[in-house]
Amino acid sequence: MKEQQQSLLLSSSARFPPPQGVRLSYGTAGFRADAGLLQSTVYRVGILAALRSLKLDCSVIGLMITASHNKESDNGVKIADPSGGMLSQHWEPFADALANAPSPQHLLHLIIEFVEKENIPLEGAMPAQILLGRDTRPSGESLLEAAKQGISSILGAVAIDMGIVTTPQLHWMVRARNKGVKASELDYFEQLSSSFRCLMDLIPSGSTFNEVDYKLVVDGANGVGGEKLEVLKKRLDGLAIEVRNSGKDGGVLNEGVGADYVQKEKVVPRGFSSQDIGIRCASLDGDADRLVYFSVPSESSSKIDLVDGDKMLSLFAVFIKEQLSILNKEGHTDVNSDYQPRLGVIQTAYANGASTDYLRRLGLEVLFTPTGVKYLHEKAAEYDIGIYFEANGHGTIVFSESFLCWLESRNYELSSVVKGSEQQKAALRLLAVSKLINQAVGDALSGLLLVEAILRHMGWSIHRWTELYQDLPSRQLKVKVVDRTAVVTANAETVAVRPPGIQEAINAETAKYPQGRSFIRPSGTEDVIRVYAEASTQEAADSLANSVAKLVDQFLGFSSS
Ligand code: G16
Repeated sequence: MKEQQQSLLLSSSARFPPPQGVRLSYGTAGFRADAGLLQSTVYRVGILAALRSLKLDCSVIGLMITASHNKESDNGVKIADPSGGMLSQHWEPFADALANAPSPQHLLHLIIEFVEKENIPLEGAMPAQILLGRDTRPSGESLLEAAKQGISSILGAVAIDMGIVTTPQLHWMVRARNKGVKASELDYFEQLSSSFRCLMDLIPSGSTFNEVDYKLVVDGANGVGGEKLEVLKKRLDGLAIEVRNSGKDGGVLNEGVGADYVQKEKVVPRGFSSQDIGIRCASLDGDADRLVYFSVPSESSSKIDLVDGDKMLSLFAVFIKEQLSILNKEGHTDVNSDYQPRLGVIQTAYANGASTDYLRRLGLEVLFTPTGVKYLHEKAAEYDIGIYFEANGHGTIVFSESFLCWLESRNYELSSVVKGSEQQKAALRLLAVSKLINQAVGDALSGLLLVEAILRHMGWSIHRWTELYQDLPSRQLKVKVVDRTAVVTANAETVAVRPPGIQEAINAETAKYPQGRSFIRPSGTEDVIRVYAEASTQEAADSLANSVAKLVDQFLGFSSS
């Protein structure tokens, strides 16, 4: 490494000393902590982003400053790879080492070593390029500045600031830029609204929708998603969207609002009441990468009927399966094809058992991975059409390039035989879905438009959708422990292999409940152990979750040490 580069790194990193006594780790979704601890981490992730770009032939890399569903005083930072997906897991140990290097000299040493090991061309002809974005957290502005300083400590690297955007918008822009496609925020809105329009134009003439079902009320979590939805909705005809908790009325980000709150607590978010009974409602999370739907069933309680990520996955799977079977029907036209696209669905241990049964009854291949879209996305990409969703509402659909090429040519062939046939419409619908859905990462805004279009297509109310299957009652809890890394899991997080004895104790509790299932895992975004339980009744699920939480406390809690 040239001397000029070395002294630049030493002098600039000296302005960002790491916090004392804190060890950070690149978790489920990047680094997350109290915002006051993150200046040095974000600065160092700026360096990492520039190196990643140089390593990958100066492709555009994304750097997003967000802590998504966490409380407002937290913040975080994560990297998007050139595909728009999460940072390659292969680089995560380097990210950890960088964040925790105690001094500028240690940092420089690590970088020199890594650059050599990975063969990163520091003095190439092209500059590293990094797209930056942040959510609405007040700490975002100064952290973004730290990221810029990190980027500019690699000679020649260029930072392009996209301002306040949703996390999925930034991932979408990274993916689009690397494909050589226009990638501004306007382009994003244009692609979503035009593909949505296309799906609406292809709705079968017999589909009917009741008056009340036209309205959709969206909880924006007092974050960036509500703000962007207000812009997007102006471009959409035929959708009556009302946005609440858009952050304009002084509400606090994620406090009593948002997809994480709604999904975990199963109660109405702030700003919603019994006046919304019967109306289709949706909730975004703090950076709009998660989406859940709900309805308010009665005046007498604050409980909601939740439509979670599992049900969104099921809705998408039913629709896609239907289009594939129309497309492959013989006899409609002279055009037939032997190509059988592989459709797979991916879930995590949090998926409600009833959803997995339902999907298998549909004849679908269901696979499981650990929590975190980085794992689900990777599995889904092994299929021609991979649909993945976490129960918390984080998910999307990915299409293989070969399937999309086949679809394009099939559409062309079909249009030359009988234009406007049912088969051609099915091909056009699938093509529109591939453009509407954000194939880089889970995206609440694009997911919402796809749900809305499919409900119209089917002529389904939210109640009809809810009735696809009956969820098994479940409960989620979190437990503070001395050291969450003491829990180590296996088999897609369904088994705790450490600390010794805890899984046997969980099994013994679970066996007491009909249809009981429970697991624990360390959170990757908060300093807690998460507990999940499901059983045949709500009382049983609550009781099982409480018993398992007590076990966690006995084995790992503050009184155990
Ligand atoms: C992030 C990830 C999600 C994951 C969630 C779980 O969500 O992007 O894929 O499901 O964390 O977090 P934990 O490990 O704490 O249970 P988000 O919306 O906070 O970015």
